[in-house]
Amino acid sequence: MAKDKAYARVDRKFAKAHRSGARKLDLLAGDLTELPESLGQLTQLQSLTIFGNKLTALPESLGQLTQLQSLRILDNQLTALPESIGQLTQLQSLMLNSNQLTALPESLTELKALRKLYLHDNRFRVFPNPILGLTGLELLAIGGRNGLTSLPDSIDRLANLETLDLGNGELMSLPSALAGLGKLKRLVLTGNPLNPELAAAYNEGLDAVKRYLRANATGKVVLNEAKLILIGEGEVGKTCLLGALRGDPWEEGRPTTHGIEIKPVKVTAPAGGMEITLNGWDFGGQPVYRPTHQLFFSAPAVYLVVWKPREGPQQGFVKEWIKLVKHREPEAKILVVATHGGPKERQPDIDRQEIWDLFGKDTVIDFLSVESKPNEKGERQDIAKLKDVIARVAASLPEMGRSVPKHWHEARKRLRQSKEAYLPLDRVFAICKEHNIEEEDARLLLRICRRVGDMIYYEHDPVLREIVVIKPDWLATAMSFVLEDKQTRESHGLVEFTRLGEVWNDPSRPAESRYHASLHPLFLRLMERFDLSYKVAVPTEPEDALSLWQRVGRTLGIARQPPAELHYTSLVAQLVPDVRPELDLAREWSELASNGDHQQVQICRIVETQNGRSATAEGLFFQLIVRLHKYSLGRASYRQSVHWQRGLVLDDDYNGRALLEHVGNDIRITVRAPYPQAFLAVLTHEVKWLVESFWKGMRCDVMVPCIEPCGRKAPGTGLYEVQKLVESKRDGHPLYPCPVCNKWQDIDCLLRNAPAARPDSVVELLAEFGTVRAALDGARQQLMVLRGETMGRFDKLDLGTQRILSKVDDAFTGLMTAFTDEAKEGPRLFSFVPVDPGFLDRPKWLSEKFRITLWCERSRLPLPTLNGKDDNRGVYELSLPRDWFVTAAPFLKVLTGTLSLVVPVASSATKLVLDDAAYKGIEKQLDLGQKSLDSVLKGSGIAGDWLGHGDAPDVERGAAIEAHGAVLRQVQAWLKEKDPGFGGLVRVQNRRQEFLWVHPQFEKEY
Ligand SMILES: Nc1nc2c(ncn2[C@@H]2O[C@H](COP(=O)(O)OP(=O)(O)OP(=O)(O)O)[C@@H](O)[C@H]2O)c(=O)[nH]1
Ligand SMILES: [Mg+2]
Repeated sequence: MAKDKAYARVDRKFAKAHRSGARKLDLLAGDLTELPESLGQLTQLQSLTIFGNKLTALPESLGQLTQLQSLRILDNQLTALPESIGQLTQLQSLMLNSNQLTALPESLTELKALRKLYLHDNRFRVFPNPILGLTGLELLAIGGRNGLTSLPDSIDRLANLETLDLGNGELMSLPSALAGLGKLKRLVLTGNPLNPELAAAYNEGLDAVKRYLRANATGKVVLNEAKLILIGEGEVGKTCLLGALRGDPWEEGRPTTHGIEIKPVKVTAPAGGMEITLNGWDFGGQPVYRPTHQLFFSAPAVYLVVWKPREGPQQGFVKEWIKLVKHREPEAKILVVATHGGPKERQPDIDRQEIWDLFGKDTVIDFLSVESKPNEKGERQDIAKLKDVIARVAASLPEMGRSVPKHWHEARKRLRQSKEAYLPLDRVFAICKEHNIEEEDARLLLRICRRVGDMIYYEHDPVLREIVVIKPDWLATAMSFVLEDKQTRESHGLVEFTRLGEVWNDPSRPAESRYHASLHPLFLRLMERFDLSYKVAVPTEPEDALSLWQRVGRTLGIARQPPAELHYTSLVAQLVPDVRPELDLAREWSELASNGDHQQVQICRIVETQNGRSATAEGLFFQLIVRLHKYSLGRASYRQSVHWQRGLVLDDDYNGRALLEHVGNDIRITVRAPYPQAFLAVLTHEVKWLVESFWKGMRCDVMVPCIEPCGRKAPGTGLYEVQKLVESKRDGHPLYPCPVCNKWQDIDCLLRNAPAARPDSVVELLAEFGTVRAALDGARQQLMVLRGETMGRFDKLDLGTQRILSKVDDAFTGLMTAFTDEAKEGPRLFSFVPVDPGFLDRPKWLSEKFRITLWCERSRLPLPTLNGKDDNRGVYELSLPRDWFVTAAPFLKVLTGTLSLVVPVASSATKLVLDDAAYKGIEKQLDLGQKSLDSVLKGSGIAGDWLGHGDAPDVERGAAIEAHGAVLRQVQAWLKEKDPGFGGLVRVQNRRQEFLWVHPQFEKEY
């Protein structure tokens, strides 16, 4: 029998290891179901790995391996551990992930030397108590399939914990005691169904989570609250329905809803009688609002898709509305409600089965028909029944009954009850103070409210930072007036500030729908924040818009006219022309790429996550027009720009020119440049990020088109998914068939169109460091002359140099992307020099003092360069142990190398000019840092395992990033101990919500 053979083979292997006195033994993938007791003879073993077998138990003799320091039995089927494991008192690392353990033996607490314990993907369900006795533990991973729903209150007994990985579990909340883990540096909670407030805090970083938990410790309240979102075509009766649910008196001839109106509804859950407060969000039905309205769809919510039988479900676009919700909130609970259900009215006629087949009964919970208008007796038919169903669905939402910090809840309630639509920040702080919330906590509360969708607050924006919008509907209505404006539509979305003023303060409207002029600059800024518009460059208008805005911002709350000189022109992306501007397009995008440019194409294919079917991401292209406007051809003068509802031409200097087209549901991106990969990667990343972060029910697959030789003589017709090509290549297949013509094509050739699969630019660049650096120095000299220009600054550089510059950008972006997570906790860019350079001659050093300097990620310059030479903020001395330095060297080498590459051109990106002395000074420091690394790496050259190889399996790549990330986090922790303010760097968020650490002078750009 196979098992016996395997067993015998292992038995022999043990005997052999015993004879040779082996310290290390690995048993890799196989069919082993049990281990021979002879294991116990391997008393000299220090490391044992058994990976990918079918072991269900371990022999008691395991306990005899008292020299074991590392035991790894992963990816097996263990259901229990022997008691004897407690005898392994030398054990430092125990890896038991991906087994079927449900409990741990008490004896585990004997493992006093244990530092790392990996238990993820087992079957624990509840936190195993013996772990709490392992007080020396520094790392614990217990997420994944264990499905833990809670952690014990005494988790703080693990006082030495530095990393706690709970990823992909079933946690909704955490015990307050977790905040007491003083050494904790890394907490992983991704993939858990966290309650919205905790999720928001987690997105802010570890400090925020601790703050939130400490607030929880002072008292909690149970929240029975959710949103009730009413959507559907115009005039179907949404507003009347919300009125009926609230019991408001009937109003004949209601006006149409502009934007959104929010009003509360109270319901009682039929079972248990729980009182539930629902915030009813009544959305205006005009199609032009649709892209903006999705912004406000957020859990926890019950959705009502409203339609009118007289016009039919087809006319009411019932299916389209359900899709719109589902694309954004795949877990949404929807009720389909027919209005106008009076006795003389047409009865609802809708194919319920079809809808259930399409969306499932988990999504579309029920179909109802009501009459919102009261009859002579004042009764509204079936409204009570609808309320019951709403209450039942609301009560079943997972977020219902969650607890939040009591003080915070009270402050939030008080803010919401305020009559004002917005409040100055000081006032908000004062209210928080009355509820015993200090300013730092109040800031976090605001950030959480913003993430949860309750309030609107932008802390880094110079115009908006002093104001908190408490009533989002008030703002949505103001925005809707612009979207509805005929004049703006007729001028293809271009609108001057004075016109916006007229729209927002239209005397023909009732007083409550008019907005004072002092608010208009804020509204414009908020429209920009919501990706609805951007300010275009009109050469006659003042250039430094922000400084003017700042002045206006200061007048906040004071009723007075905005300064007369404020006359910007903005572009409302949703209103750009529908027809392609053929002439402009021909001018800026010729039939063929010019000499020396390479052209590459990628398609971002947008599909529903659930079934892979192509789907519409409503308003995606408009968001792209706004989000990518920094690359617009019109960035110096608006008239040069080329865009329409389904197309856009972009330019990024040496990184090339791009054409984006919205073809069907997909986005097709073509880039022409000496090195098109860099810009292509930036653009596909932006589209992919936007789709997958905004529409949780959608996915963006990056595809490449087929090439010559094409069976149909039409290369570009067939599309290949980049991910599949990469996997295929890894499995050793060099060719892949075309999905259209079935001809086999060379994967490497296809992938040349695919930045996602190319090797890391940084590795290539560092391999030829000398040449690259010389080219960059040359470019720097040329750019110094042209530094004032916005466009065309780089045109004079030769193609080879442009190519290198592009690659450098690419390398820098790659580095930042790899460490997106780490940026939550601290800055990512720093350089270092040994305090005593003489140490290089002492090969046996044990610990050495280094001077660490923090850099700004926006300007890509060290802090002292930005603050002035004599300013020592952001410069620290640290003693680094040699062991650590050696482990960290691969990461440090790439970091230092990348910084050396970006420094020459960094200054031109922000138009900051570095004089030669400063530039040389920085280069010298970086070189000295490199030398220290070379001395420990002993010429092994560039970090061989840097992010794994391009073709390496994801796990390996993941492990490499993880190891480098650990180095970075350690440096962040050391620096934070010395200076929690990180030298004055400000943590900001880019438009992708990724954190960056920048010098205060750049804060306003975010
Ligand atoms: N008889 C009857 N009339 C209704 C009912 N619901 C709405 N109406 C009528 O339909 C008109 C439009 O209803 P609204 O509630 O304003 O429609 P809406 O969906 O909010 O429209 P928008 O805000 O423009 O998107 C109202 O003026 C009512 O007279 C109903 O259930 N029965
Ligand atoms: Mg309405």
